[in-house]
Amino acid sequence: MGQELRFPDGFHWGTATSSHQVEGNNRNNHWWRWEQEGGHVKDGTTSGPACDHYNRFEEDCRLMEEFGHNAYRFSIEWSRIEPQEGRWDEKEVEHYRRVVDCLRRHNLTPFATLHHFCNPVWFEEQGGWLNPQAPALLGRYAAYMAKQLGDAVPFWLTVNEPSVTPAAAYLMGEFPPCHRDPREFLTATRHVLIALGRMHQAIRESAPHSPQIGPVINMTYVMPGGDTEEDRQAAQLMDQYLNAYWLDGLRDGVIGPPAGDGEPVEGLKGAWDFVGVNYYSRAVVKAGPPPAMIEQVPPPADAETSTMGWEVYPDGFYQCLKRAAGYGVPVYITENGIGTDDDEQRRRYVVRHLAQAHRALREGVDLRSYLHWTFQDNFEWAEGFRQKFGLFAREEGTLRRIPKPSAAMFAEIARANAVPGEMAERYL
Ligand code: IFM
Repeated sequence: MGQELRFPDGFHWGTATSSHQVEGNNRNNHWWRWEQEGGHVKDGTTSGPACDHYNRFEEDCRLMEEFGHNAYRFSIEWSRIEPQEGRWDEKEVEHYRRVVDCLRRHNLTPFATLHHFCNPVWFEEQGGWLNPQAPALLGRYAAYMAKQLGDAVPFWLTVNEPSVTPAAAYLMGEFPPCHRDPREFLTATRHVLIALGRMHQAIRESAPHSPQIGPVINMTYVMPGGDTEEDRQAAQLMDQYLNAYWLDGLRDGVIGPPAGDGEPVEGLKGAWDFVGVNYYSRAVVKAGPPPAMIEQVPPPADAETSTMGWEVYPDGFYQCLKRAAGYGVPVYITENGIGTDDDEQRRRYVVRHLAQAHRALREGVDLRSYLHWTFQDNFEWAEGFRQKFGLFAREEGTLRRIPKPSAAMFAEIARANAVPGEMAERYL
């Protein structure tokens, strides 16, 4: 029998989703518009009805409770709330009020993300993240939502994975508007960091109670893929962009390299009550060609990988959690999971990553949640529906929620507040 891995009392167990990936029919954001052009999403799908979570959230909350969860991270679709600039849709606010009430009824603590990759079309038409007004517009939206739902939401997450949008949309040409322009990339990178401060301040001033507010950083464990000085520098640059720029920026209230020279930003210093950490894999990098100047080294031939091609590297999870904890705020795991068609691989992945989270806990990391990505297979952005990250499958056509063995395994962990000894023995 293996050693049981027990988590602290009050630990949050659940899943994470985002509006565009699960709700369905988010017709008024820039992703929907881009999908309609055709030819962008690798498997030829579009988000369409997605998982119809917008209409089936009650069933989902019931399932989450039934499967032992006590928390749920979802995102509020900005393009529903503010369909035109400055026009607020109260019916949509009411929808999210119903979602939050339903979560409460099912004993699920709500973690509400305000921005998860998607922009309302009007915002995108004003230049999206390149618009100098972007942080103020995000701040206004955050203030509005905190006023509307602040009585019922104890955890607000400002921006999901702040490094992804600038890089994928303005440097790598992978997310709309698909530009490859280093200057635009740096501008967006500045604006997103400034927005983190603005949104934090806005929620703090507008929410009636004192919620916990934080960003969701997609931390990646970065290693050099060669011995040359250039490779080491490439790894340092990548680490600076993916991790340090955001973490140091929030701690010190400054815009550091690569988007600034350390200039202070009002309201940014300490604009976090906790840090949300998303972790999937490590990145091994070496010096590369423009526009990125960094090249990712593919995983070794014998490495275990996901269907996304990402290497399974649990030790990197521990490294990232330890590093995040060094900033002196509580750490919430806001995403961790694997795209795979093999559910046994998912179960192994979860247990091996929880073991690393537990290792961090034992070393004193103030860790408070494990929110698995994701509840049900959903629209995986430019990859489409072919990537399967869910504990539940999505039956094409009916959208029926079908629990996978990993859903039952996760339920056992969540109910026990521990990885039981037999599970540890089997997978570790
Ligand atoms: O699906 C995404 C999610 O939207 C953000 N974090 C990574 C997940 C898997 O790629």
